[in-house]
Amino acid sequence: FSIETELRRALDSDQLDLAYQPLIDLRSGEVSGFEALARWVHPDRGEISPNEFIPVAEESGLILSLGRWAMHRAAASLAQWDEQAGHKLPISVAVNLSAIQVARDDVAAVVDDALRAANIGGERLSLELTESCIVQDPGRATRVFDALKSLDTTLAMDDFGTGYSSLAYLQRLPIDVLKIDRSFVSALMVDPDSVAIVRAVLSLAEALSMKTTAEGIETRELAATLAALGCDQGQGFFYARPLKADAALDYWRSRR
Ligand code: G
Ligand code: G
Ligand code: MN
Ligand code: NA
Repeated sequence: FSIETELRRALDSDQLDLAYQPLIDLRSGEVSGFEALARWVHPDRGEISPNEFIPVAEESGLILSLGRWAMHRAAASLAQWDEQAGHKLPISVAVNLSAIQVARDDVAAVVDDALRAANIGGERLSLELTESCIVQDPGRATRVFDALKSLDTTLAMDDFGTGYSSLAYLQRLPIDVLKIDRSFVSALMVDPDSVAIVRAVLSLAEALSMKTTAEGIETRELAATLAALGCDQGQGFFYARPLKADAALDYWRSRR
């Protein structure tokens, strides 16, 4: 069977799951949220990377149902963590949105449905968008971003600095967070150019009243350097790999 057929089946038969990678507040060291990352364990082929199946989902249109599933599942996990902890946790959950989803004006309705179904407030949901969402149709992107903001969600630009869009969109669109791409972060200790780029992104964000997240923090040294540079949040294997939902709640507790 083609991977597309298999993916369609996986969506129907519970082979897909979400893993949750902690986002750390670099000042307090506490968990401020978790990024939900799709995982597929195929019964015969074993684990298939999202780098392989997300593009297939995008080409086939399956990303619309996969995206809806991920939104509902992530919101439900947050509600479940609250329930297991016995109170509303001071954390949010971040979900990746494909440009294909943004190209459909109903993505805000999908998000609204998921928030209502799990009974969580939009301020506890962060949406990770890439520059590819903007370049194809900036007018549509403006409408969709505004609709998502009207639900009180946080909007983060994922992989910031690697896309093809102009910086002008940062003024026009209601973006709250710049997520500095892993390629700049991982080169930080060895490459002066990467230091310059990270510093520039941090000051750009500050000037525009946006928050910053550094992805791909793999060492203590990188964590300390980014905190010293004034980056707000960190994510990476130094803190934790993407975790199962239960382990994510345990991790949150362990950092209090
Ligand atoms: O978790 P990992 O590093 O394997 O993810 C690889 C890529 O797949 C990342 O770019 C990530 O943003 C993307 N990805 C993971 N889960 C989802 C998802 O639910 N929706 C979308 N659109 N992309 C995802
Ligand atoms: O594109 P996006 O930022 O959504 O991708 C997230 C991906 O980055 C996930 O697949 C996740 O597993 C991966 N990732 C997260 N932290 C690290 C890290 O410290 N090092 C590396 N190499 N990958 C990471
Ligand atoms: Mn992401
Ligand atoms: Na990224």
